[in-house]
Amino acid sequence: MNPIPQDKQQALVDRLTQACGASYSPEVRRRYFITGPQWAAAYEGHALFHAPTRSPITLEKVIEEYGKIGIPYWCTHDTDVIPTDDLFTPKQDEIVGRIKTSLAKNGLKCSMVTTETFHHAVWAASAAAESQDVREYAARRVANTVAIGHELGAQYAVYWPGSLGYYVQGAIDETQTLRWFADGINAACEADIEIAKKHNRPTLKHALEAKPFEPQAEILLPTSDAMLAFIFSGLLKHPDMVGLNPEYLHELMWGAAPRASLARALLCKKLFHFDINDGYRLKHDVDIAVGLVNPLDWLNVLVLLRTYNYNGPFNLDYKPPRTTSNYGVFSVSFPTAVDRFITLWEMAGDVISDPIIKEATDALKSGGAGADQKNVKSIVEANKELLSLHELIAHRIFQILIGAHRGRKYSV
Ligand code: GLT
Ligand code: MN
Ligand code: MN
Repeated sequence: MNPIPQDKQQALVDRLTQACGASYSPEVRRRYFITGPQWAAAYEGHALFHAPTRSPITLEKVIEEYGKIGIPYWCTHDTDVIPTDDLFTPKQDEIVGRIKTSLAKNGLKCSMVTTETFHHAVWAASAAAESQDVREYAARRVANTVAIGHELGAQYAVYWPGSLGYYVQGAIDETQTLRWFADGINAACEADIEIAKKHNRPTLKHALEAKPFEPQAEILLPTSDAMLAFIFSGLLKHPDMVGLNPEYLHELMWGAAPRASLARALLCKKLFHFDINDGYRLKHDVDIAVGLVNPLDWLNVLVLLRTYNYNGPFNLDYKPPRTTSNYGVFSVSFPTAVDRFITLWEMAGDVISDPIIKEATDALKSGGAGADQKNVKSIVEANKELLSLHELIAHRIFQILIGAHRGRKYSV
C-alpha cells in the first residue's frame, strides 16, 4: 500500500469505521443512561511521562459532539470548565450560563458534577489536610460544586479522594484525616439539603469513588469496600445520601473481581453511579475504553447489574488513547465505546433469558435428589454430576459473547 496522504487519512478512518458496521443510531444510544465526562473527551494525552498528543477543545465542542453521537448526559469537574481562580466569581456564573445554553442547544442533560480535589497545589496535603484553611476551602469548594449541580439539573455528585493518603509513613494521622474527610462530605450534604430546598429539587446522590493506587503512594480509602466501611462508620451525618461510584478498572487494579465488588455495593444499596472502562490487573490506571480488554468479564458484570435492576448512570470514564487524534476522539473512540457497551448490555439480556443457562441454574439450585443428611459422602454423590453445569454455564456465556448461540460457527 502507498503512504496515505494526510488529507486522505480521516476519510480512510471513517470508511473503515463504517465498514465495521453494527453501530447504533444516536436515537438508540440515547435510550441508555450513558454519561460522557468533559474530562474524558478533553483529555489531551498528557501524563507524567507523556506530552499531549491532542489540542485543547472547548466545553461547547464536547457537548456538541456528544449530542451528535447520541450520548445523552454530560458531567464535569468544577475546574474542567471553570479555572480555579474564577471559582466563586461572576466568571463562574458566566461559564455555568454557557454550559446551560450549550446543553439545551444540543439536547443533553447534566447528570453529575464533581469537585477537583487532587490537581491544584492547594491539595498538596489533600482536601483533608491538617490546615484548617485548606479544609474550610475544601468545604466551600464542595458546596459550590453542589450549587452548580443544582443549577445545571444534575442528580449526582462524585468524590474521588485520590490525594487522601501519603508518600511517607507516619507524617499524617490516618484516623484524624478520615474524620476530617468526613467533615468535608458532611459539609457537601448539609449544603445540598439547603440548596435543594431553595431550588425545590431532591438532594443529590453523593457517590464516593475509590482507586487503590495513584496519585498517593498509600491511599486511605483504596477500595469500594473500604468506602462502604467509611459510609457506615458513624462519621457521616447523612449516610443515606452517600453511596459509591465504583470504577470497573479501579476494582480490577487491586486484584478484585469487579463483579463481586459491585455485588457487595448492591447488597448495601450503595451502588449509586458506575464508571465504565477497562484495563489490566495490578497495573496503573490505564483507563482503556469499555470492553477492549475484558469483554467476557464485562458481559458478566452487566448480567449482574441487569439481574439486580441497577438503574444509575454508566459513565464513560476512560481516556481515548494518545494515538487517537482530536478527530478520532469523536469519530472513533466515543461512538465505538458506546456501541460496545450497548452490545454487551443487550447480550447480558441474552444470557439472562438463555434457556440452557436458565435450566442449568435452576437445576443447580434444586440440587441432587436422595442425599442422606447424616452422611457427607452421600451429599457429595447426590450433587456430583450436577456440578459440571458450572463449566457448561461458563461455556454458554462464551458462546453468547461470540454469537455461537445464534448460529455463528466455523466449518473446519
Ligand atoms: C480522575 C480519576 C477518575 C475519576 C474522576 C472523578 S477524576 O480522572 O482518574 O477515575 O472518576 O473525579
Ligand atoms: Mn473514575
Ligand atoms: Mn481510572
